[in-house]
Amino acid sequence: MTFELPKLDYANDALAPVMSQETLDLHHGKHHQTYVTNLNNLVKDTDLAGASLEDIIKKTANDASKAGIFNNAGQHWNHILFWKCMKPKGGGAMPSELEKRIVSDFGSVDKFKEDFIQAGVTQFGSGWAWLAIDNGKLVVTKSANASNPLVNNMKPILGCDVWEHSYYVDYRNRRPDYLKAFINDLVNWEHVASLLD
Ligand code: MN3
Repeated sequence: MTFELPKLDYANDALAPVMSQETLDLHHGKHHQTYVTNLNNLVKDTDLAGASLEDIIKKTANDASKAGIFNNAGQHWNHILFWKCMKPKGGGAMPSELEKRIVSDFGSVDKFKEDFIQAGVTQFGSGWAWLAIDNGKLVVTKSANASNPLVNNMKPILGCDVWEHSYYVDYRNRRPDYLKAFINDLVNWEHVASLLD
């Protein structure tokens, strides 16, 4: 299987000013494209050629000799979810089914948002903050570099990229401000709800 850069569901300038066109041009057009190109080159003519993206991630997660494949496959998967989890004029009220699950597992929507922002702020160096389903329960977690909750048998339903390339153009070093803007003004809650089991 040849992997391809997915088209965005919105124009590159449509998330501004929360996330600028410059950030999306670089992040989607350059960074994500590079992961896709590298992944295709790395799996070509190997026993992983033709495997699904999820299978590649799970099969290479604990194999240091396949770190290059894991990193590019993980980043491809993570960014596909990331782009889908945002929309112009996002944030706001979430579908009631999702809100009920969040209140049940975190106590309140505000507590969930606080935990999610905290996960992103405290991820040392590059990585991701996640909302994932772990054995039927919603949990907030974080991961370094290209990893994600799939490798721990969880199902991620919301991911926020906290690599510097995701926020440095718009927020400089202010990662907490980026995370607050993401959760309050960018998230496509309908898409997150659609991933509930
Ligand atoms: Mn990124």
